[in-house]
Amino acid sequence: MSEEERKDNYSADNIQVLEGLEAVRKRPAMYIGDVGLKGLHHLVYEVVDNSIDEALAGYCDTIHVSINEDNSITVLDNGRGIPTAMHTKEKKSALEVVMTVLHAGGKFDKDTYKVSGGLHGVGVSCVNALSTHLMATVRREGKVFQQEYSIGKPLYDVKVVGESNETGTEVTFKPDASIFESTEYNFDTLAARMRELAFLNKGITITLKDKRITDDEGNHPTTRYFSEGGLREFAQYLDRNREALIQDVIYFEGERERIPVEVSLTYNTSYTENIQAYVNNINTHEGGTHLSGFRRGLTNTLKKYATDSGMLAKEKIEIDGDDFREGLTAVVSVKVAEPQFEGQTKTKLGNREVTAPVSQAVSEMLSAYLEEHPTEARLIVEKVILAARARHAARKAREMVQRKNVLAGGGLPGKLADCSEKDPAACEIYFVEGDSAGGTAKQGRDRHFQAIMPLRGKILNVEKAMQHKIFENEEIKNIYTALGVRIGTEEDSKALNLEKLRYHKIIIMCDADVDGSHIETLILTFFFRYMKELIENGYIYIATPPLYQVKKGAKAEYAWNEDQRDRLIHDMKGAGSESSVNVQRYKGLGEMNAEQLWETTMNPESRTLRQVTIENAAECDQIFSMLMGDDVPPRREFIEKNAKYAKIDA
Ligand code: 0RA
Repeated sequence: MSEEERKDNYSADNIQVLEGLEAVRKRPAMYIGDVGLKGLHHLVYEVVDNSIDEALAGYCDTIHVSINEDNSITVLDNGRGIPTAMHTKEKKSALEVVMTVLHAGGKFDKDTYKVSGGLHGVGVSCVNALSTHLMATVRREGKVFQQEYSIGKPLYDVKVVGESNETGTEVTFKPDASIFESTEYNFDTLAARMRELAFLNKGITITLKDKRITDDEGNHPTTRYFSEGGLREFAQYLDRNREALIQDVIYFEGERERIPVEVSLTYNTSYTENIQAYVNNINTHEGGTHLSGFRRGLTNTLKKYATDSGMLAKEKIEIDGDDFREGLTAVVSVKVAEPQFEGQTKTKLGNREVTAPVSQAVSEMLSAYLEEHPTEARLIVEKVILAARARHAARKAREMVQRKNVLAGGGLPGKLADCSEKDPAACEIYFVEGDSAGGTAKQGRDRHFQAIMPLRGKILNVEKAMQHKIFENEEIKNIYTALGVRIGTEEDSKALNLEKLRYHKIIIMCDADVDGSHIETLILTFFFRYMKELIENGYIYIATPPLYQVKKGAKAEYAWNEDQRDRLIHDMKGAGSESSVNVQRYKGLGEMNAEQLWETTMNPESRTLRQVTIENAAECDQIFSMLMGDDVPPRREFIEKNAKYAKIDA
């Protein structure tokens, strides 16, 4: 059968039937990751992925996504439309089977080459099971077919509701509020994913509309994502706030050993490495065989070029793999028919057959480029040599630091007030802004399981500093010695000896003001660049001290926002006759006494901790480089755009 015949032959029978939907409602997290904001947004990705598959098959070029007024979602594509004919085995319309039978989408049918598909690959039936209402509308064969469902159960048989000379699939679903912690969609989160999908699948137009917002003319904010250049443009986008070392993006697209490979790379003048690796449109944070292939191709080709050019001969130092990746921005995307995902978060590609094709692709495109662009080639090799020199200096500094540590007893930092518990899973450490708040925290804590480490003022901005400066920095040294882990290097932030980590809750506690947020960001930048695994494993948290104390007589309560404050004032006024309610605005941690700090911010029974997660790895890198890097205008723009979140103190 030819490829075309195979596609045409796709009939209702191909849809495999595996299991029922009750399991999804019983254990939603098993199917969509979690029932928080991540899982909620995952529902959209699952539906969009089906349309992307249809586009990759060559039958669809436009996907419209809307967040409706009631936080339901509509996804509309112009593909062939899900088949509606009777499914012979199930004696139901194929549409109904796709919508109500787990794994029926054809993704588990090896005959059907499906490459996109959410991380969990669960299919749209799973979205249906987790929605109070879903409506599927299919336009094909001149007709409009429709079926509605409630928590996955059809409300009626598929029916014809009209005529149309268009084709496509439209799905509207309303996530079940009894399952999800929140059902409020975040436009920026969806936008980042749609933008990413547009780069990863060039030629497809994806629009995102927010119908919850209407302007004076009755329009809703809409963004359109379309990339003609694919990963070439993605790399440019990632580097848009950085200074380019070479103007070109080196690009490859093709198939090697029957594996579709697309790669782009460029160099900027920074010290950071930014490689985003995707498998079937999924960002593989933990890397894997495709990333190894990329690194191998890059290192071998550049090393050969540098050696042949004679530029290395003068250097007495050894160049290693890391040196080739300083200032590198790259995107790797492969499509694998049966991906094996491994690792902590199941985002590490295990398929061994993928390494060689990627490595070949990179070698080919890069050696051709270097031959044709001697000026740029020289710039790159010079940067590599500089990186190698800096790495040697950094290692020396690190060794010095460690030796000094050993001389000083090699113990924990003097400023650390440790806890008595030894089991890391039960231990917490607070990194506290300033010595004075640190002192209060020491008095207020439960010393059994809570350790306190005061940090003096602004820690070093690692985004702008050379590595050896970072290892030498006193506060940063204190941070990683207290944690008990080795510092990673920029190129290998996964080199941590996590089994030595002394606390499984690492809590950043800063003042609730602009300086506090700045310090928070500085610490997070350090963790993101040098200890990413701490974030990926969910160890990093941010404490949330209250903004107000509302007091009447001996009774004091706390508020974290203006609404809470006003409600407290109202309640307290109502409770008595005199107007003696006292409102205090907390500007800093230091304004609370030890007992108040414990009660509001540190007591596990009453505090709120915000866990730090990486929502979208490509965006994240970009935001840190923008917030902490050299280029000022994009930072100003970001701050102005997000200014609604920043409150000016009265
Ligand atoms: C299987 C076969 C055919 C279309 C689709 C799946 C399809 C699924 C989705 C999900 C969202 N949008 C979609 N578009 C198409 C077509 C088979 C044929 O027409 O012969």
